[in-house]
Order: sequence, then structure tokens, then C-alpha cells
Amino acid sequence: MEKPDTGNHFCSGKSDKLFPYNTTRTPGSVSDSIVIIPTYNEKENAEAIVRAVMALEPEFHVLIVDDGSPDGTAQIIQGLQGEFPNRLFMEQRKGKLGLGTAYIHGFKWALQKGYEFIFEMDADFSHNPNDLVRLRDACKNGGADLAIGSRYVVGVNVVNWPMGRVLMSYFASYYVRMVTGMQINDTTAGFKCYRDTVLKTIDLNKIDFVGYAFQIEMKFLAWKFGFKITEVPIIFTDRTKGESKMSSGIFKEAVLGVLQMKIQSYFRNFRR
Ligand SMILES: Nc1nc2c(ncn2[C@@H]2O[C@H](COP(=O)(O)OP(=O)(O)O)[C@@H](O)[C@H]2O)c(=O)[nH]1
Ligand SMILES: [Mg+2]
Repeated sequence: MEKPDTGNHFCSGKSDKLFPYNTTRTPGSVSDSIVIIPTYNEKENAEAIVRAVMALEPEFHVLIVDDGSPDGTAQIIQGLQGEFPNRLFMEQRKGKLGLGTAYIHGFKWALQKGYEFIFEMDADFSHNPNDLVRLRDACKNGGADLAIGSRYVVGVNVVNWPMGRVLMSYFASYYVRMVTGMQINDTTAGFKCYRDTVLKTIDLNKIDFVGYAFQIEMKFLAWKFGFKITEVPIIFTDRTKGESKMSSGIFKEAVLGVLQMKIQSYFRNFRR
């Protein structure tokens, strides 16, 4: 009997080219939606987050992009793949290459497979998997090209983060709004649904940021290209298991990077 395509491939990061997007979906898979979940040392959350997405209606597929987690996250995912054939995929990279490049890799993979709705979600349950349905609905039925799970549509919907982190995130969002002019409340959000056209339009090989600032850059480009962006209110809850990978280096990348990004945008053409 032929084994199902587990989708497990080793790769080295930014230089990988999966273009052009001639779609190569495994027969038998029916979903138009794939949730990309980047992981680094998420052994406490890996199984539960996969099961939570797999239990949803309508059907979602999952792509884990693991950066060689030393804690064995990838082995946990491999152990689940037999249970979810043609629904649970994994790409393994050799080391911790950053959240941004993990997503870029995942986007290229998902476009090549022909998914129409491509999601970003954290592995640590800060993003409630049940909200995937509302994000999808905003794109599929609400006409959005990019739906953002937003903490700051009405007030601040963050649970259990230390006050310092809440303030930093809130004012980072404000700073980005001021510098870029984007009318988005939660500019650093990492819970999103992209319509495939957005990711096909943005040149994924030219994304500058590797860390969390990547989230800002993707929104900025989608906005500059004139895509319809909708914010869907969500409640963000701090992780209860495992550790955060946030660092001050990531923060510095964002502060100067956003200014640079804005200046560079004056010299770019955003016609589709
Ligand atoms: N593949 C990959 N995943 C990462 C990397 N850094 C963070 N992550 C994942 O990105 C998500 C968000 O990271 P997290 O540590 O929860 O950040 P925080 O919520 O901002 O504190 C989690 O699923 C992490 O496992 C990385 O360098 N590579
Ligand atoms: Mg987190």
C-alpha cells in the first residue's frame, strides 16, 4: 500500500524556492484552509494544539514548521501524522531561523499545494483555535483578503500577560500606526488568515524581517497593495505551558526596521 505523503521535508531556510505555484495537492485532501504553526520547543503544546485544530468544523489542515526543536516537538508531530493522514504536515528546518522565515517557508509550501485560505497561528494557545473559524469567515464570506485576529479593536483583550508586556505591545502597535499610517489597531498581531492572492502578490523572497517585525511588514505590504483588511476581535491569553521566545533583539529589529520600511516604501511600486 502506498504511504500517505507526510509532507516532511528537510530544508535550510530563506533560500528555499518552492515557486512557481503549480499546485501539487495530495489527492483525497479536501480542505481549502491550512493553518501554519511555527514551533520551537513546544513539546507541552504540540499535540493539544494539533488536536484542537483537527476537531474544528469546517475541516482545516495543519502545517507545522519546526526549527529543529531540541525538546522533540517534531517527533511528537510525527507520532500524530498516522492519525491525520493528508491533513497534518510538517516541514523541518535545521535550526532556529526565526519566526518570519518559518512563515515564509510555510506560505510557499501552502501556495504550491493550492490552499486558498492560509492561516498563521502560535502553538502555545495564546490564539484560541476556535477563532480560526471566524477568521476564515471574514475572508470567505466577509470579503476580506486579510483577516487579523485583533487584541485591540475594543480596549485591550489580553489575558495574563505581565503589565509591562501588555504596555509594550499596545504602544508598539500605536508606534507602528503612527509611522506607517496604517489604520490597523493591532499591527503586530500574529493570528491571521490570508487569502492566497495576497501571498501571491507580495514578493515573499523580499521580506526583510526575520523576527516578530515580520508580522508588521506583512500587514504593511498587504495594505500598500490595497487589499481589504478586516480586524476580527479576539482574546489573547498568555501561554500556560512552555516558554516565550520573545527577546529584546527582536524588539530592536522592529523599532528601527519600521522606520526603514516606511522610507523604502516611497521608492517602491505597489501596483498589482
Ligand atoms: N519555527 C520557529 N518557530 C518559532 C521561532 N520563534 C518562535 N517560534 C514559535 O512562534 C510562536 C510564538 O512564539 P512565542 O514564544 O509564544 O512568542 P510570544 O507569544 O510573543 O511570547 C510559538 O509557536 C513558537 O514556538 C523560530 O525561530 N522558529
Ligand atoms: Mg506565545
